[in-house]
Amino acid sequence: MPGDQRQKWPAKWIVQCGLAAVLAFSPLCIRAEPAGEPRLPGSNPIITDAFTADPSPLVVGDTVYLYTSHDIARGDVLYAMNDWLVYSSKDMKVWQAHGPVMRETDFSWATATNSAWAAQAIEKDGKFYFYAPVKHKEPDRGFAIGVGVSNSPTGPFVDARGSALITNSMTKAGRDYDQDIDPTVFIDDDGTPWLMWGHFTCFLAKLQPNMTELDGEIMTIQLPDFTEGPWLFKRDGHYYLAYASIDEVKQGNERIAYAMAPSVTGPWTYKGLITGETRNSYTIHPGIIAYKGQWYFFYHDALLTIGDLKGADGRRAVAVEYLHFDDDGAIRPIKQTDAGVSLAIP
Ligand code: FUB
Repeated sequence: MPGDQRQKWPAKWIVQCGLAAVLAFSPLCIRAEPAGEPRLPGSNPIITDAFTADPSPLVVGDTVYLYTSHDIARGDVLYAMNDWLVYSSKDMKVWQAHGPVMRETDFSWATATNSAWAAQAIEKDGKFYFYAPVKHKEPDRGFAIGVGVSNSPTGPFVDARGSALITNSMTKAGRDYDQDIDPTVFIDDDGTPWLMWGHFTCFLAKLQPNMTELDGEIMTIQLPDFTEGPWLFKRDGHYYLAYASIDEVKQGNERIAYAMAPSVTGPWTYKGLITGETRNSYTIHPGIIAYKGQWYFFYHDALLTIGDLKGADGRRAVAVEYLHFDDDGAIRPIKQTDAGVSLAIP
């Protein structure tokens, strides 16, 4: 159909600007490094063919799939996104673009208002489920969360329900119509799937085994300075919840904080910041995975320039750093770098 961006981009389009020779002569990508210096594979930002944000990595076999929001704002416009992109890598350094996996208008109940915000995909029983926030049509106005399904991690995903999984009218706690955003999905070792999401209020709900319906009530989780962007994962029996956080007193830009718990439902103990404010962007958003024995922290900043479009709050760029734990399970603070994972693991 005309304008259907779900059609695949050229399958062999290698986008990682770690290809120094390509980048050195590219008129489109401007690097963070001083002109003339070679750009090493794995340098930040890792995605340079489009403005991307809200990284959501997923390991499938020997491949990392990286789902992102897709910033298309011009000028000073904020957060204009109408589809989600996916990239893949087998070494965390060279990334291949697979094009859009879904558009906001693939949810027939959603508005076409550039509201394709932070999403996350997960695999269950050979299928891939994509949890995505979009603005709902009247009368249940405001952000809602839909579920896409596909037989492939690169999509295309189709609406699995024909209706939103979470709507504004289902979440009475919290502040207003924009709180049902930023879903993170997690399957516990006993097979129980969980969905967490929220903006200033952190919501948690169990999913049914079919991944497309809630199983029980929506709960709220209390966390210091919770703003948005929750990311759930588990390591060595500890549950971790990373999230974007604004200091209630100082305000400022978002940082990434985290909490730990003995179960998904808590009690959650605040552990401090993983990383501080990011460069040139009010927002920052976490995505954390283990891959081939190493942990990685994905986020976005806004240092990329493409053509005549400079990085800005509405034009962000996904980046990645190594992540390390202390013996007691605490996450070591992360410094945001240009080198990213281009250098050996420290
Ligand atoms: O990308 C739009 C919004 O900005 C996301 O939903 C938030 O997490 C923040 O990154």
